[in-house]
Amino acid sequence: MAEDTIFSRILRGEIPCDEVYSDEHCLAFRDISPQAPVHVLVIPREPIPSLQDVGEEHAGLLGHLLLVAARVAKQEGLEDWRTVINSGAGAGQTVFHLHVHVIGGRALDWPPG
Ligand code: DGP
Repeated sequence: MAEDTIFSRILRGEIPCDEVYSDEHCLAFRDISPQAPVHVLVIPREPIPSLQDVGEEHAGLLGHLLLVAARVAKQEGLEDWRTVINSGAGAGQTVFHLHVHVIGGRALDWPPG
């Protein structure tokens, strides 16, 4: 079973968040430490730790998370944006509840650090 994380606590309403979108499968809210003028996290309600842990059974949910990411980006007025899923500590993942970063509102360099 997945470990309880700060995002599970946000989903349960134990910790407040600045919500921008919600449905039966996911929640989107502003990152507490924004790296750009728009920085939103889209998380599944199912506590999947990482993209390292998904299987075929998650195909629909993963597609839904990306659709919501695009919806949120447009809702925030972005024309260009970046979606990031850090997968594993070595890739910068710090919260082990799968999340899609939606980042935009400034020029974004490539490659990332
Ligand atoms: P990552 O490094 O990919 O695991 O991103 C985790 C993000 O989660 C990081 O950008 C900061 C954000 N974050 C951590 N704790 C909280 C919190 O309590 N509330 C909100 N809104 N964001 C958080």
